[in-house]
Amino acid sequence: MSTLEELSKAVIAGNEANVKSLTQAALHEGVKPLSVINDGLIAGMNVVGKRFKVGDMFVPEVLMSARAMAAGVELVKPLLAGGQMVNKGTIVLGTVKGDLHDIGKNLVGMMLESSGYKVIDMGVDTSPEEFVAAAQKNSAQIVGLSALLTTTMLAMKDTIEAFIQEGIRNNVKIIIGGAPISHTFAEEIGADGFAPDAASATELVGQLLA
Ligand code: B1M
Repeated sequence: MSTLEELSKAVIAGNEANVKSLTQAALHEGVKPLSVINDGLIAGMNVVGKRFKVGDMFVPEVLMSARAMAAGVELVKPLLAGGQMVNKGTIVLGTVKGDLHDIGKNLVGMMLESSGYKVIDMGVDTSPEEFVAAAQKNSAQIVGLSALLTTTMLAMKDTIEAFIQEGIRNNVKIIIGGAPISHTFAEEIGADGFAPDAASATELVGQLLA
């Protein structure tokens, strides 16, 4: 079994200590940092998602997998950071109201930071008003919304509405993402863009700011 396969298994098992040592082992073997994330850590979490769905895993186990994955991501993070001092733009990023999932959002933030953007991380369960206030306070060019639940996708629409109500919708580009989100949904709610993963989100921000 390859180190990346073992890493995926350690994420599924929620074994934080093994995730850390296998992440380090993979990096030591010369596996690219992004591949450690995508083919090791996220690959494991995808299996967790499938098992959770069919009732083979429960919330406490999923949380252990999530913590283990986050520990692995932390080790990879410094290797992704480009260390650029120039601020290419400011992005207010958060998980929308009612939603507590933050692993994907954190990955998006990490990739953006490593590409030279300033990221204001709003955390999880962020209300439309909090997004508006943060965008104004930080003169953000981009607002990034993440949602993992079909029920909280609707909070993305509410957030866009809040920018319209405040009269500042044209001052920012709003991008959205998360497992249940699609291009069609982005168009439906009037977002400026959708990205299916963290690397695409960084590309999208680059295009929108060009
Ligand atoms: Co939750 N959960 N969860 N969960 N959970 C899902 C989302 C679910 C699909 C599982 C399932 O049934 N298969 C399901 C949603 C079903 C639905 O809505 N249709 C679900 C459910 C039901 C729930 C609860 C309701 C369970 C319960 O309590 N009964 C509950 C809700 C809590 C709440 O939010 N109010 C809940 C709780 C949890 C935990 C707390 C246990 C934990 C979250 C821990 C944490 O985030 N700190 C958890 C987890 C871990 C998951 C799964 C298993 C994994 C999510 C994840 O981290 N994936 C998930 C199943 C799944 O998605 N396969 C599931 C890895 C991550 C890297 O991917 O987040 O998709 P993702 O991010 C990607 C892209 O989507 C994209 O880039 C990222 C990197 O490539 N992306 C963006 C994300 N945001 C973006 C923003 C962008 C652009 C791209 O621009 C701004």
